[in-house]
Amino acid sequence: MQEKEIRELLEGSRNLEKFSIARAISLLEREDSRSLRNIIFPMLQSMELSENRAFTVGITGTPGAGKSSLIGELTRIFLEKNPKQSMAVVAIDPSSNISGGSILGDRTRVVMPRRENRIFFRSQASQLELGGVNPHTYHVIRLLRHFFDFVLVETVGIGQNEVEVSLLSDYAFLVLQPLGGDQVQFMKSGIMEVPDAFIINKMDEESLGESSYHMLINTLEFLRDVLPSQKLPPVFKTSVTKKRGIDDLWDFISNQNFQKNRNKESLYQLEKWIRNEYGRFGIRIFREHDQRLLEHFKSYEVAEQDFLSRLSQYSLS
Ligand SMILES: Nc1nc2c(ncn2[C@@H]2O[C@H](COP(=O)(O)OP(=O)(O)O)[C@@H](O)[C@H]2O)c(=O)[nH]1
Ligand SMILES: [Mg+2]
Repeated sequence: MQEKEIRELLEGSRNLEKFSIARAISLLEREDSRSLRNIIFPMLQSMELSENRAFTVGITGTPGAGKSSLIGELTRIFLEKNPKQSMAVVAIDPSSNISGGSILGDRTRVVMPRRENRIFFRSQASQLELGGVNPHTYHVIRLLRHFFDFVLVETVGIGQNEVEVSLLSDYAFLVLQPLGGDQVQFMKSGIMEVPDAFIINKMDEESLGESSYHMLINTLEFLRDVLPSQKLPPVFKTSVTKKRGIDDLWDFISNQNFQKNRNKESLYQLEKWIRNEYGRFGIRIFREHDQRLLEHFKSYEVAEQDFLSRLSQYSLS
């Protein structure tokens, strides 16, 4: 593929043309995507597009908690309230592991206005890990951040995947349903400090919802001392069916304006890729220099190249 064509795709993506964005994404999903990535990301920079444009929101929780339904409602409110802004939604679904297909369930539920360029919806099959973020997905999210004001990432939280999504987002929500086993599970698992905020959805089941809410608040109170900021995270109560609480949730999201350290995020994703590809040997080589990489971080691609050339020196000697 020629640089000229890639530039055209990126120009089209900048204008939020869905076809161009989809094509650009597919370049990042190819097996041989590295060489393309080495063209795409520097080119974005030269076009003065920055990854720091988007506020990235992670939405995680067990299957059935209502994440996709909530996102559908949030996008509707967003289109109404933020006429000058744009949003991309990336849904990562593990069901693809079973069906080999993609995330049809979500796609049919989250019905996007087709002609509306301010919204872009993408589902990513997660190939390697259940609900986890695979390397391609990471680069897709990076790409989308250059074009959109908001990037919402839906992942299925089972066990440790909450950690994953919170590393990838500027702000991470955990969605719970009233007294679902997930809440108990979550309280036991000791990763309570991970999400930045909670959403208890299906509050139309009122009494269950309220007891669930109080249980959560009590647990958080109890854990306050170990929470990083010693401040209780916000807890939102929503019902998609009754359309309650979601306006407030959107107002909260759209008023946040900060970014987590993306260099750390990049190095984390790079390390994960190295572990998958080269195992402990690769990690050892990577770690010899990881402090230097963080201090002199330029981009994922530069750090990756740095690692690969050190790796080839080892293989030769
Ligand atoms: N009663 C009720 N059902 C809901 C609510 N939100 C979602 N659901 C239903 O819960 C099921 C799972 O929703 P979905 O959005 O696919 O959950 P996800 O797996 O977390 O993405 C669907 O049948 C939804 O219609 C809600 O606020 N109240
Ligand atoms: Mg879903």
